[in-house]
Amino acid sequence: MFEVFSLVKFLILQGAGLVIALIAAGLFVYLVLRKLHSSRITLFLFFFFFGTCLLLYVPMGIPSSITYPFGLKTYGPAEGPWLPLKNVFTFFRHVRQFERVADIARDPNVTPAPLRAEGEEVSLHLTTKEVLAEIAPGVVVNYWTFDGTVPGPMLRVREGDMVHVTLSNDSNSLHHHSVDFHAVTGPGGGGVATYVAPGESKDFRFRALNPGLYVYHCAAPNVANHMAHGMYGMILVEPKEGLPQVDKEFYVMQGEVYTAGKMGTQGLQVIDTEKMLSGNAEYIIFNGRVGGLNGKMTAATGEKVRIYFGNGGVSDISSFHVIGEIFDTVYPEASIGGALLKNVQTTLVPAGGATIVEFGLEVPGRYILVDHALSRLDRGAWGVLEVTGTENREVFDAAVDPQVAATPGH
Ligand SMILES: [Cu+2]
Repeated sequence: MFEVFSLVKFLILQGAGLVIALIAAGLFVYLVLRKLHSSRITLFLFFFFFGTCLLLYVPMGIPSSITYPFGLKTYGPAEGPWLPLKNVFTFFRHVRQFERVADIARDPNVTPAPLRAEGEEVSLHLTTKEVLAEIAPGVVVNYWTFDGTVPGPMLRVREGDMVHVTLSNDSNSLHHHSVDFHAVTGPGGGGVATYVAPGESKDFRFRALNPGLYVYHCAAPNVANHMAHGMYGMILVEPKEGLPQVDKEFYVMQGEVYTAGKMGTQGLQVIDTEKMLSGNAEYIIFNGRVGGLNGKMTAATGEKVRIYFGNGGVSDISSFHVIGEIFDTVYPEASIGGALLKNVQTTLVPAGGATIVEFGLEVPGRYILVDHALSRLDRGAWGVLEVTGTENREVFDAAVDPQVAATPGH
């Protein structure tokens, strides 16, 4: 009985808007027709209108784009990701106060300096900010971020450091936020200790016991929803002896964005949490947006590069690959101190995980970073590393048709 009632309630709520719209449209058509035609033709056209509506409704039902998840019941440890209608109104009331960020993508070149003097207590400060930015030209998303970019800044400490973390939540935020570091040994990874209301700051300290490259992310409920809005970044805990010297380091993170509008739909996009629960991302992107890395990553032949690559998810596992290169060294799952892998083509990066890859550059040209689940390229999961230098025919000897090379995708 209760199930029947909830179903009826659901149908009434979903159907009421559509029924009211239909009646209003019907009346409007009826009135217009009556002004212009005899009552017989009016009645005929009126029923013709309703017939057409029914004919369309029976096979297609209510268009999914106008349904709204009023009562999405989920079974996580905290509240579900469904969007209360009042939040939608709050968002639109405050839409003018959000900062508009010109480029949401974190610069992949920005990696902090490697090592400092020994035995320091390191202070880190992050600010959670809700902003508006383009995910693709003309497509705007309300990102929730650390420090205004996706991913948040790359942080770097050393094994054994005492790390003092302060998290401030911008006063313009509409939500509580927090930060859970996978580098932390302790309940919640700092997520509970840093649960901050808009305008508040909180701090905690942790000892960086284990070297490695670790994801950090917001852990405010609903966690998946906060991460799908862009709330992730990485912290490198360098081993005591440091990492081997390389010429260039890059910082890249993959993530998914579940917009209500289909990929390419212009204008401000709402996040569709039902798509998120089903894992049907509209955009799968490197550094926050389509083309987030492009024109930013350059190196030269003879150089050795290292990429810190993480996966903010929330659901997809990444098959990280660089087209035309072989990873000389992989730190599998970003583990430091364990066995290294040599000569790897594609490496797995779990959701909420990372990898470190190193490779030397022998041949100049364009090298495309991808998730080798290649249909994801069309959703945005690619970026270009431009390598300059002189040709090296000992390694790669090919006559390249410049016309083909200039075609997009090559
Ligand atoms: Cu958050």
